[in-house]
Amino acid sequence: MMQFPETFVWGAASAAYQIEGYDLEDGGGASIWRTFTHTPGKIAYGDTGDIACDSYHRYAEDIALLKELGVRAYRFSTSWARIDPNADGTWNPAGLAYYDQVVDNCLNAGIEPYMTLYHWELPQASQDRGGWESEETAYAFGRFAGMMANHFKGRVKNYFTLNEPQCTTSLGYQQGVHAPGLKLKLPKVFSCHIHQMMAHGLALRAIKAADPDAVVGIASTGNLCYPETETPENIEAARQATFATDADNWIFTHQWLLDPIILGHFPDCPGTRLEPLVKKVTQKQMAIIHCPPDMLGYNIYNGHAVCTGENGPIYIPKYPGYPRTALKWPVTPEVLNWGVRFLQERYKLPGYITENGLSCNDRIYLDGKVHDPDRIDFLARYLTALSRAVESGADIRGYFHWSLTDNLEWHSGYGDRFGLIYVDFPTGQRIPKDSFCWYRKLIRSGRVDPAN
Ligand code: GCO
Repeated sequence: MMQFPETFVWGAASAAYQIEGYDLEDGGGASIWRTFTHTPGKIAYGDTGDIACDSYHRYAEDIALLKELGVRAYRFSTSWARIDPNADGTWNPAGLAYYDQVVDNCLNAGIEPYMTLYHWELPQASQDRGGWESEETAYAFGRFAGMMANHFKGRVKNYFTLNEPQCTTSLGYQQGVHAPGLKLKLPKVFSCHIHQMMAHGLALRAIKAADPDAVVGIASTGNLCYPETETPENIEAARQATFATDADNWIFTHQWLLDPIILGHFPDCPGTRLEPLVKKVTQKQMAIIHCPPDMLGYNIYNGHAVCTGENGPIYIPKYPGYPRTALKWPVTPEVLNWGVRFLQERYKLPGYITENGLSCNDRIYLDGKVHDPDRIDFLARYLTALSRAVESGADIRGYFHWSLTDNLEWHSGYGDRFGLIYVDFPTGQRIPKDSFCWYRKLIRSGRVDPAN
């Protein structure tokens, strides 16, 4: 089995609203996720992020655990509403001070901060002015990003602008299952997408203007395929299926986000409902959108097996009882091999796996420990597949496990546990799971060993 390079960045990831709690403390502003979780019927079990993992107070403990884990990097996000409550550039110093602490604790522990500036918690004040339906939000985010880079210059080098705009657009503004819970029609949904891409472009330029040494990325998610068996024909079918455009299912693709940003044009969509919308994008908007990042973040959980067929790629149906996680997501390790290779071929930028992991029905056993063999097996399979992508020459520089701790899994509430560390939510107590020890050994050796 292949050895990951010594320079490989092993890390873990989290997001502000999912872990911090106390979002209104010390002058913080409400975000759309606060509004959404406080709207009856939106979140499983009526859960909210009011306390979450209480990382707002327990961040030092979390970072000490990161140090024990031995990671080189921590990907966390900052809550825009905590820092800039009205999204108008008026700083809330106490909110900012929290992130100073997080960053400084990481640096003192020898852990490189990878800061995500937007992981879905739009200030409610901005939503009240139209949210992502409004171009103004893109400019407001650009200003926020510039202020952040100016403030953290010399301490934070790596930034991600937006996390998974695909989810914001689809789940938040089209399906209404995520904040702000809207069910807009296609033209408006499309403009939310455009405004987020503009937000990325404006933020990237603002960060670079404030700190030319910054390394800036965006974290993308979407459909990925892998060949059922590795014949040249099936590999080509999987590549084609990955980047196929379907007018009804364009949002959850990487290419509808990354092609405009990196290649400067939209995927082809002749004769579809998307074509007139693409034509309406102005040159000025496109000039802002076309702004290649320094690196790409891929959030990858699963994909589809594909083989070649007479009329194009065929999606292999899943057999009864196929492997699934507790959230019923398919276990498909090869997506971290082939999916990653296809993305790297197309975009040719340094890549990071910014999220990968699974939910398990973890609990404390009679011996007081949390045994999670499912997670270890999943990680061994997925990281073996990733090692094959790296071995093939794909420029993948790091892996951030989702997640460091169990946390608020958005509309699924606290029922789904993704952490390497168990959180007892009534008390906030942290208990490293077996997978935590397994991952620590992997980081030390750089080798995937299921029997660690
Ligand atoms: C995501 C989300 C995470 C989720 C994770 C598991 O970026 O999809 O960023 O916040 O918790 O993906 O669903």
